[in-house]
Amino acid sequence: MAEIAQLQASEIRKYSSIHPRPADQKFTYGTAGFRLLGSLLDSVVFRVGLLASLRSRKLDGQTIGVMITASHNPPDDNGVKLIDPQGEMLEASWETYATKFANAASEDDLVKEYFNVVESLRINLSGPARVVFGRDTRASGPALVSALKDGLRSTDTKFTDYRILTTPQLHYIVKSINTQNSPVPYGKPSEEGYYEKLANAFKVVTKSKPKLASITVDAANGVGGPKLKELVKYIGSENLDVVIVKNDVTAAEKLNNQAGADFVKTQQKLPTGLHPKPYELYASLDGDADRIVFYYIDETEKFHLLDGDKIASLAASFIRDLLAVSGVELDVGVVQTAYANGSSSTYLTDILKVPVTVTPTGVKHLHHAAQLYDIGVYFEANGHGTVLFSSNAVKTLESFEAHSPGQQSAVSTLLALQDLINQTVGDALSDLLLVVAILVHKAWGPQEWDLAYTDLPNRLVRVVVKDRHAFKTENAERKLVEPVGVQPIIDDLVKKYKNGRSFVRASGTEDAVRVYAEAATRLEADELALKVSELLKGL
Ligand code: 16G
Ligand code: MG
Repeated sequence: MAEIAQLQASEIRKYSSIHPRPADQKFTYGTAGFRLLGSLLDSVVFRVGLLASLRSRKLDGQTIGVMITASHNPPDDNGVKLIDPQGEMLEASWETYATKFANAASEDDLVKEYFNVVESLRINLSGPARVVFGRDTRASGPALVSALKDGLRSTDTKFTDYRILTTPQLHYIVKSINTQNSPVPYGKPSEEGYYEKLANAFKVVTKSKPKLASITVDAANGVGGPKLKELVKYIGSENLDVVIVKNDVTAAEKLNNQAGADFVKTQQKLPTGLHPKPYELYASLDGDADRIVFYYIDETEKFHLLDGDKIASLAASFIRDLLAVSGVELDVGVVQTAYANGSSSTYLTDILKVPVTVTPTGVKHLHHAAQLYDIGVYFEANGHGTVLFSSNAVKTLESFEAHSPGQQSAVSTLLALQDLINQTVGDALSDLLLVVAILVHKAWGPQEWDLAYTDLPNRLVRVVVKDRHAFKTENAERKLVEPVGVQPIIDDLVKKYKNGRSFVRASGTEDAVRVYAEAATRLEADELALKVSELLKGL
């Protein structure tokens, strides 16, 4: 044991000297892992390799995932995050270790941090460690992969490079590997296995339904484009036609530029250069394909956004209806964040009569809250989300004895949905198929989908402040408790606007705070957002 420790300490020192930490740079493992300029990440990714190895050893050699991506951020950025064995986000308590490793000033400090974790968590260094990894299409990806491999080599960790993948594909693969020998394997642990699972489920869910009239997908010139193309091959053009645009992954600078889910959602407009046909369905993915938003234009060319809230409402109503037809009793709930449009929450609770939980921003919070329902639908307004089926839900559906063809078909559809919808994390490709499947079931186009409720006009503003860490919230980010005294002023402002609502929170991914405001009219929403933003500028 001592020998292994000594060997690892010297290997870590040796390799770490090839991946020096940039001076004066402070790193934080935030909601999306580490994320900053790709050129600053070499040492961070090397050190993430060390941590991934420890995480695997701590969990008796279960496979841990490492994804190298900066999602919707500009092409020069990159990032890295860890995936736990069931395809979930890294357990929160380990985020602190990640931050400590990344900031260790010298090789000696790094070795010290490494052995602090080994000792405090009693990790057996002679046990097996296994890591798999993937990356998006960014130019800085391959060099960061080399740094990661050095981290894994220095700790004698077995690894597999899955090369270019969407983030949710890697989550799928991690869960599939770790459930291979369990009574319910999640799927074949490969990219093909992912396509097969989704394609087969899509065919079951849409069986004997007509094909969707048309859908065009803006892939933000990222990894989602080629992967969607591949997925559609497995589904077959007799079942689904998709036109993919913004699908150039060879020109680095085009990634997420004036396109993609984040652009469309935050700017509330079409990707640049896209000229949709009225009432046809369009969608935009983000740079690592874990977010999707839909939209259409009407005959006056007005843009209509169908965001994460609209997807959640569509999915919840579909599932609720299937349960009603089948007669199976399971509770369905929806999890949202404070960014959910007020109209969507009212629609869910008052019309659909589905309970709504509100959590802080960030997938891990929503995911855990969704696990508390038999069937938990969670979506952030920005288009990240999924639907989780608990093991109780699956058992109940599997053992249900139907008394009519209608009941049987509803139960089979629900079970196939569980395969169609990525159970590990929000997945743009899987969500795309889910939405298409629901629309063909209902024989709806985008306009019918949009009719469920009308969004309150809203505005999101990014405000640069002296210290965003001074901004502390409670009540799922809806109340600002620090700096003291600001919330009452916001409350007074909000009261002046019909259907007004506004909140302020520090970004977890950028050095800024975000202001959200909604109100009965566009003008009022804009004005409220502006007033609240102005309030923060002096802080
Ligand atoms: C991260 C989160 C996303 C959240 C976003 C908010 C994960 C995997 N991703 O991208 O869920 O919406 O941060 O960004 O948790 P912000 O804190 O900068 O507003
Ligand atoms: Mg993303």
